[in-house]
Amino acid sequence: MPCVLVTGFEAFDGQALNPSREIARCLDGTTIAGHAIVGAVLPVTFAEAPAVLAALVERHEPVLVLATGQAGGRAALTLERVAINLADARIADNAGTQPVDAAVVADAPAAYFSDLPLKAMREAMRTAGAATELSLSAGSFVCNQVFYTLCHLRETRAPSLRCGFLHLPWLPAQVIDQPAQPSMDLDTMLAGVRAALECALSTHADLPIGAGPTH
Ligand code: PCA
Repeated sequence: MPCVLVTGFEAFDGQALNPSREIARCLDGTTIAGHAIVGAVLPVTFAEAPAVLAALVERHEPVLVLATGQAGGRAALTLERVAINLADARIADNAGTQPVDAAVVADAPAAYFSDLPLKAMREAMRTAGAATELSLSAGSFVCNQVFYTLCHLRETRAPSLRCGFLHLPWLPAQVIDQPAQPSMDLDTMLAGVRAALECALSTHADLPIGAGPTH
């Protein structure tokens, strides 16, 4: 069976949970649209995450990688369109590292686009009951670094690899002390991610609909 790799991240910034870790754990060992899902959890460290990701890609030879991470404060699942060649951290990673204005990969392009059919995926995810938006920024922390690393692997070593990044809201348990903040329950996120993968695996040309913001 061809393989799909779904990555999540360990908890970071002093928190106990990360929804993306739960997503990767729940999907590991399942089958979606005739593909074996390998779920793996990445460290939230600038120094280690790219190598752990590259080793997973080399070992499992996935046809598609969907990396996921937490974006606390966002209300919807967000499909990232752009990975940028910038590591600029507002907080320290789990190893205490806090790069400022560094490149993810030296002498590489400023940005890469996801090559997944993101607009079709957004529709499929909404139909599955999960609020979903497109996003033009995955930030400049470890999630963006992993997304850029994936796209760079695709461009330089694995041209048939399809890849994308999905940011997830907080889980309800993470906002107990801040009830005004948005959250989404794990089952809804899982339904959205499954729908995203089913769509991506069966769709190659994206929907011809405009979705870019005016500002
Ligand atoms: N979110 C962080 C890193 C790990 C995670 O889950 C980010 O958005 O960069």
